Amino acid sequence: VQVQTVALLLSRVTWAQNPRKRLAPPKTPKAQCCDEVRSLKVQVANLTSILEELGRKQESDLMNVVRQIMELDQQNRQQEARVTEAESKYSEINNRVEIMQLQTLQSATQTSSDATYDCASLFTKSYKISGEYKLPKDEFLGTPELSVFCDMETNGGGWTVIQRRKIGLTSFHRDWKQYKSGFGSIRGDFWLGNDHIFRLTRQPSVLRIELEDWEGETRYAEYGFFTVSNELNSYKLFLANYSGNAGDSLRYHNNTNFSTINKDNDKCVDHCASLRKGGYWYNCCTDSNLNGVFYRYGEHTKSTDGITWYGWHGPNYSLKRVEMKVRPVGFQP
Ligand SMILES: [Ca+2]
Repeated sequence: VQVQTVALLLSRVTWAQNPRKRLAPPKTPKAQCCDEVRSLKVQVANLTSILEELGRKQESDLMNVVRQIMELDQQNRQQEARVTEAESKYSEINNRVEIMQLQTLQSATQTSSDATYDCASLFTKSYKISGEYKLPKDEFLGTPELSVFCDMETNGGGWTVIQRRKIGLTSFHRDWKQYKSGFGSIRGDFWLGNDHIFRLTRQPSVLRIELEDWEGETRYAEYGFFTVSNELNSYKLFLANYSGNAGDSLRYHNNTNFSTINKDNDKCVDHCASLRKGGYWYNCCTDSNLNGVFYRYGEHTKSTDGITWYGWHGPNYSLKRVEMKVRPVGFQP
């Protein structure tokens, strides 16, 4: 701006001189002309120095403003970080309190009656061969006879299988009611049913997830604490104490409600059950999707709605085989 202004002023000086030179030869003495020029030059110099001073002042004002903005921005960021930290601490404490409340509730409601309603109790009654069993009708719990598949071998046995994917002909893109009561074939692919999983996990339970990829490699994830709320509480998932070699990809789903194609209970603007084509404890949306679409070898890396476990193969690899199973925390083989 300064340079332009000076140039403009100088050009005016030149322009003012030119007509005199060209059109009418100067009648005034040379000295007068030079005086005018000199006085103009002095004016230009004065203006230039004023402009320079203004420029400097503006620059330092600007610097001050920028510095203040930067300081505010930093303070803002520090405050945001503090809020985030406080929020995460609060959520962690809240989670622990909920787990403790559940554990208290569980030990209070435990009776000899529900102690027989799983594969672990069959195991202690000397049924030690893996396979399909019928759990008797339970008057106390008001539960019907239930077919279950018991894994009596893995890591000491006593596991009630609650989910399996291995054949791929059964769709898992089902509605709330079907996930509530269960579907599929107990020897093939199935979901045991949210009501049954809720009943099984009223006693402190361990969840074990076994995974197999298309190269035949296997991994597992175990949660030392696992429970599912009742239907009124949307079968909300609580879990803790991960161990294993598959990665902790159910942790992201902790503290979330169950969602299906016709019930969006997730923590997302999106409808995760629709996007991921399953029923699951969707957050926003997944770090695992064990009830997703079964894709065969060759097709298994082309979609994000497959049977995924991000901690092992990421979001674009649909696994070949999955089993989810539970047994009581204090189980002794
Ligand atoms: Ca949603």
